[in-house]
Amino acid sequence: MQVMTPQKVALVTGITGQDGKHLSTFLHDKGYLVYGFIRGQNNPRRAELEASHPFVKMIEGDLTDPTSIVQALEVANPDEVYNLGAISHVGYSFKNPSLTAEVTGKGVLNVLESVRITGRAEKTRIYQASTSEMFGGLDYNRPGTGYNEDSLFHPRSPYGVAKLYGHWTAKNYRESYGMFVSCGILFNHEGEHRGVEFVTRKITHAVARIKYGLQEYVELGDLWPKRDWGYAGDFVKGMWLMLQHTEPDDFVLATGETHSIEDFLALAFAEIGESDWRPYVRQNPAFMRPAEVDILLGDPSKAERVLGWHREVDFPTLVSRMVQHDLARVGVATEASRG
Ligand code: NAP
Ligand code: F7E
Repeated sequence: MQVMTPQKVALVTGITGQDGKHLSTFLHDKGYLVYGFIRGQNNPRRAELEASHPFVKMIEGDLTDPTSIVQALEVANPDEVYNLGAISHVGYSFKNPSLTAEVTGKGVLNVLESVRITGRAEKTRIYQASTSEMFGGLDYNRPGTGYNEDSLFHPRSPYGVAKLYGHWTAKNYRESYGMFVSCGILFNHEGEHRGVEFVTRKITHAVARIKYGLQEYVELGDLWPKRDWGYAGDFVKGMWLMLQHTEPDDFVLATGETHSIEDFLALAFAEIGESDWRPYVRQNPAFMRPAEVDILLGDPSKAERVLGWHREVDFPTLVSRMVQHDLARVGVATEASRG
């Protein structure tokens, strides 16, 4: 007689964000029933998500409202919670530090405490979206190897500080209540679902518009910072692997390479046949931050060794994929508007 394994259930906060889209597709393909925690009674991104991800069951709520999280847990009764919801833009966090603390920091406590008080501490595994922004780039003293799980934290923005609160709260619930809470310390990851407010997508969106004659240049802030940029599709697999592991733990996910924004610009403009990006870029102090993270480089060797995780998409492929996606999208829109 064939034994049927019950369908696993996941609740994903931040469902309308980049990682929410990649992760929900990944989990659906694995046979999960996916619930998405969506903000607002009329979130403008809801219709888009319902069209692209019709398998996601939406539950309305807000990370600042613990009652709504409790209700979502009672509706979904999840085996796994992926807490991806956050104010995630570093520049914006300087403008709205208090809100960032409420959502990105205290929102984590609200999720953990809701799981605990609804009696799910033993049943429900939790993924917390921690970040390389907790390292801050200042204590960078590991050339060639990069930050790992034991590196010092020194956040350089209200976002980084709020994430560090969430990170330590998650570890505290693991230690205090024996809850299965794993923190992924993820370095920058990008792709076709990346918001246009982040530098990589801002560039690839502009490259496509420049190619079609819709704009002449792109305004950016500092161009020298370096980031360890990977592909979001690779990284959401790592999130899932963390919750399949025998023990909860912290894991760095990164590519182990770092590149400047100038490197990104060079590859992106080369994709449309432009060997020099400089004529198309203007610097605007409005996009500079009160404190900058100069360089981020991660060491993913623990995740590779313990989880068997490996990134597949390299930096040139990432840039090419994003530019080609935006060329196709802008091209279709331009053709349609020209009738
Ligand atoms: P994202 O695209 O900015 O998505 C953020 C999500 O959070 C959106 O769905 C947003 O929903 C939701 N959200 C914002 N405020 C909320 C609130 N009060 N209640 C409920 N949901 C709320 O971010 P991402 O790139 O997918 O990143 C996912 C997570 O990983 C974030 O926690 C981010 O900080 C972290 N992270 C990202 C990276 C990266 O490189 N992408 C690296 C390390 C860590 P709305 O549609 O309502 O705005
Ligand atoms: O900036 C510089 C900017 O906003 C990258 C988030 O997902 O990854 C992301 O944070 C760099 C910075 O990402 C512009 O100053 C220059 O040095 O794309 P970003 P981020 O700040 O690294 C981490 C790991 C997260 O956890 C975050 O949630 O690019 N830069 N000119 C610019 N950045 C933006 N956004 N816009 C510009 O015009």
